[in-house]
Amino acid sequence: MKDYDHKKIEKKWQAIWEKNKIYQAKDNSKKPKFYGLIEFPYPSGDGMHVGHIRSNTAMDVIVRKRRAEGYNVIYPIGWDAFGLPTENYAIKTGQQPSIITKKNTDTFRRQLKAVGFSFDWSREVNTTDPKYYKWTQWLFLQFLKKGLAYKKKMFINWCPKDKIGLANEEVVAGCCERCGTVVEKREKEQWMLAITKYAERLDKDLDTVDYLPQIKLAQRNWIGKSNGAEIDFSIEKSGESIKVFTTRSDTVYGATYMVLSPEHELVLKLKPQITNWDKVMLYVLATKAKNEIERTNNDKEKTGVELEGVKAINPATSEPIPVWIADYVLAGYGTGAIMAVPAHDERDFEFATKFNLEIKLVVNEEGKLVNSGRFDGQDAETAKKQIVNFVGGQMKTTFKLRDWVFSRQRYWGEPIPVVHCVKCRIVPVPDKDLPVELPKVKNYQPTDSGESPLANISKWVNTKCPKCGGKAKRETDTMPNWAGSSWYYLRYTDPKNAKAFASAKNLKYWLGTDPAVGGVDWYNGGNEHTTLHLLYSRFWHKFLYDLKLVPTREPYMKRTSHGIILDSKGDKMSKSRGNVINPDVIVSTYGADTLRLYEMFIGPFDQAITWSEEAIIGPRRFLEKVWKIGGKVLAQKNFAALPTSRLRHGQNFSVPKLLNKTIKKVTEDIENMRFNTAISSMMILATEMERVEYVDKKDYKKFLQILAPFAPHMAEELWMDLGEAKSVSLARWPKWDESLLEDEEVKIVIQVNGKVRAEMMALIDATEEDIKQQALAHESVLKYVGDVPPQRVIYVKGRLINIVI
Ligand code: ANZ
Ligand code: ZN
Repeated sequence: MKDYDHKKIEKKWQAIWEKNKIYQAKDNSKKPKFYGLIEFPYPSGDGMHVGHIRSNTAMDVIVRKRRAEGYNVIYPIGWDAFGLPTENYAIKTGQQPSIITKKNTDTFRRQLKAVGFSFDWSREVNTTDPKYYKWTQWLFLQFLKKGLAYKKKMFINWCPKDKIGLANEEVVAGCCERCGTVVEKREKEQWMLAITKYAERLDKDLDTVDYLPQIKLAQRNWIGKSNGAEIDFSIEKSGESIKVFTTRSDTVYGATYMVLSPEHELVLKLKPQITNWDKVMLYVLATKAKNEIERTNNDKEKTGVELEGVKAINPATSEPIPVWIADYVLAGYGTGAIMAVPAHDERDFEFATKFNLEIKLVVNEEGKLVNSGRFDGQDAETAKKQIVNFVGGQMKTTFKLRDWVFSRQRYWGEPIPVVHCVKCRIVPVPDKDLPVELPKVKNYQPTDSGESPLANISKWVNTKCPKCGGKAKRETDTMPNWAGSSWYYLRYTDPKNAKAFASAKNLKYWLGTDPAVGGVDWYNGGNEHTTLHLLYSRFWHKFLYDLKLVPTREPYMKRTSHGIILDSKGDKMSKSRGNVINPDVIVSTYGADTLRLYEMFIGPFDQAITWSEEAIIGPRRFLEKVWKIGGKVLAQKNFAALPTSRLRHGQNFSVPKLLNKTIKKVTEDIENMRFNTAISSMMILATEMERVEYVDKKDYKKFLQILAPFAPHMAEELWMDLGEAKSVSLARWPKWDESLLEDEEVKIVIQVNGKVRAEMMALIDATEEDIKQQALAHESVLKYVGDVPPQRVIYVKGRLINIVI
């Protein structure tokens, strides 16, 4: 038997697979389709890390199994390549982002290929390719034409030293991540996408998809649907009133004061009435410096200022109550104002206790209303609606979800394809002029005014209005990273289409024709993307469904997520910590198959796991064992011709039985992403195959088939050694026999001339001949029988054997 030389066989098969295009998906084939998707990577300068490998391998195992089950599989890959790290690197080094991106994607591609993933490389997409972002721009214009893209003044994070607008993730503890300067808020016009128009459907349609429960919950929490009511409280001695949003209208009688968010427009309107204006103004200014997380942190002591001279009227009791401003009430939620019910709301209770405000109980322990006038004694929950009617309010549903800030003042993103004309105002760039390509610039530093570097290129900025032909200026904002990833799974179905983002025909084939259940069949990705990316792409998809441009209501039928890989000390891997494991080293030392197995074996797939270099040796030894068994099988090609007398003690029957069980286990475990237990069952099988004298070729082949999704190179090599002509990944997935899973062994009594002489355990499905051989070989039987062939043998199936001599 030749040595297991992973370097040789892995390179060899990767080249053959590529040449024979065995992983290429066929558009519109008659076979049933399976669309397996992983989140396409951001090609960072660090190269790929072992975390990418884990999620890619998991889906690779699943799609390899699907191919063997007869599906036409699409398993595509591409690059989500716009974004800050590349741009910041460009600023630092002066290199063009497109050149940096090219270098990084080349590295990633090489690394992915070295691990043997069965991607369809002919469908590779890159979000920074003008042929791709032409369609990202086109899709944006559809939002604009339907009124779902609009401009709005917003506060952005501004670093006064770097003179740059910062994304939220670049602000760490209120400071610029890069230079540490305290970040300011600056008002700027931004492009927005009206995702809130889809809030209701984004929430409701979660009922129709198969996402892990925690993913659905994360989506629901982010959307934050809340059923309640809006109620007006009038303000004494003014024509104004305060509108509040409450989920507890049953407690209106217990509202003993009110709170406005410090930004609330009424604060300024009530100035003439307010007698402590200086104090109020100071508090408003202090609030501005805080972010939402600081404001709503429950551990923080509550602060606030009363608007002295102002009283509101509780519409249930008609009593005057004080009005405060406090930062625990947020401007952006509900109406930006609350009725405070300290007896039944914890935050209000804390506040009232600190500032000595009245606390009035209105719901007793049995859930009945008290101190609530005509509603006394009623069930609180059922009285909600009646109380709303009584105080002249309205039932109302609100959402935590906000519209999506869709512009960045950066270079490395898709230019927003509109021009500004003095006469016609905002004019979309006509389809025939798309894409609006990013011009090459010399300096990627943003401008002093906070505009994107594009604003400095007057040749590019100054243009003609497509409508009136007059002087116009291009929009210099670019799109956020989330744009290209909101629809990439659609492009994969038809990646080279120059006339549409994808043809209706291909979309129907790959997503399905039933709007209620179609979409990508299985999407696996990181936990960090179960809110924003997932929600954004569901929003785009629903919008396109409304325009009849995609055939299904949801983009993904099934969504799972993986745990991250931590270093051996339990820390997150990052370049700055210097603890990133480079997969290239593992591939070269132990092989891609070992790396793949290790990453699947290391622990439950959905949980965070710690990397251990020493533990890699386990999967490697397992593969070496499998290799050696191959030698054994090859050496005795004709198992069936072996004399039965050499099949001692039933040991050769243990393998088919165990194999049958293992096929079932691996088949089911893959479906449930229990890759680690699938692998351990194959390890047990390999140990048994190693122990017995003979392994039947057909059994060994089945073993190779179930191993192939995990260790495709070795499985292919051994498969072909056995004389196969077609790839192991195209052979039909083995089935198991349910009846063989039952009790394996029975106790059989051995008699010699009618006298009980021994007992033995035998496989339940052993033939009479097997049982006879096994009984005759039994130690205590040999004493009586010796070498003389018996006259007669009587076998009572599953119970008794009588040897007559
Ligand atoms: C009175 C009340 C009594 C409330 C009670 C709760 C408990 P969810 O479920 O998250 O939607 N609220 C409303 N707008 C707010 C804002 N802008 N900032 C901070 N809090 C706000 O929460 C709705 C509840 O949160 C509302 O119901 C309101 O307090 C508060 F025993 O009204 B409630
Ligand atoms: Zn014009």
